[in-house]
Amino acid sequence: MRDLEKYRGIIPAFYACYEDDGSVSAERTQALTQHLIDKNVKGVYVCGSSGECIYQSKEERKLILENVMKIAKGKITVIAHVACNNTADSQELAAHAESLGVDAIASIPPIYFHLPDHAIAQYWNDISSAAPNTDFIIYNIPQLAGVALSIPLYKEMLKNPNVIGVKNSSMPVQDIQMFKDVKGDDSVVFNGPDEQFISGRLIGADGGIGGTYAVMPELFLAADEALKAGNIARAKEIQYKIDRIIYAMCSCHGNLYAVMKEILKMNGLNIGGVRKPLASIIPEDMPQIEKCREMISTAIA
Ligand code: NAY
Repeated sequence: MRDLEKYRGIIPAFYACYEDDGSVSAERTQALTQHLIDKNVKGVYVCGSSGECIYQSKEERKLILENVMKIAKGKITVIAHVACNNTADSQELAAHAESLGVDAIASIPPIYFHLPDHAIAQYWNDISSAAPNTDFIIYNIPQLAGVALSIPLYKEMLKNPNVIGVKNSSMPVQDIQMFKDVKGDDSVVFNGPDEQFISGRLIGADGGIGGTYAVMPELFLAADEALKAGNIARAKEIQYKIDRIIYAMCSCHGNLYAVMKEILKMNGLNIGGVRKPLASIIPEDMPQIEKCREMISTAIA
């Protein structure tokens, strides 16, 4: 019997951790992993959008996952996003992830060319075949990937016994219900957009994978607890705070990930900056970043 419980909870999308010279940092990767374990998250989602995977080589992605696993293995759930924009490289990362013993691999569809559903299914099944003993999660993020997961394609993918569900980052919250309806509690559907975390959970998401969780895990954990306790008013109050913080963080010149990394640095956890072409923070951002940091600490208190 498959253990799906290990996916039901708060799973931060892991940030790329760099040295000051911009190279991938093994030490800082381990430190961020430990930091998140100490916050009691359910797991981590490694080398996804927030992990800046599209700006990294296969070797760098392997190094990152190896260092996450050194700290996380056996303690929390690890999902490794392995998609590259060609099948062979994605298979190499999938096999590597399985060799390290991750709980699941995940993949976006191929980007740039808009391929038909049968070609996308082939791509995903080829990746899954390189990690035959590992759960597979589809990553649906149409606004960035340029192609949306359709229900017929999802049903086709569920014929692969390794496919356990979807991380859904499309914006209509009802998409979560649509995916959940296909296989109910024998599947896992993750909420993607952090701004609608409680709405996603209420309509059926089993948990969430999110890019802003790592900078404020306490708030997502508290919102999730409030929902489980049936305290909708409390969950909504926390979601409002989360959304105000996200909007404030997005108002800087620097990319959102650059801003969140700066907040972590101010809090004593230096994981470097972001990789070009993502925009780094500029001195003029600092008052706003300081304000965001205060908003987070006030909301947690
Ligand atoms: C990933 O792969 O890193 C994610 O799961 C991140 C999902 C995020 N969406 C995007 C487009 O990055 O969590 C969201 C997002 O950061 C959040 O909603 C803030 O807008």
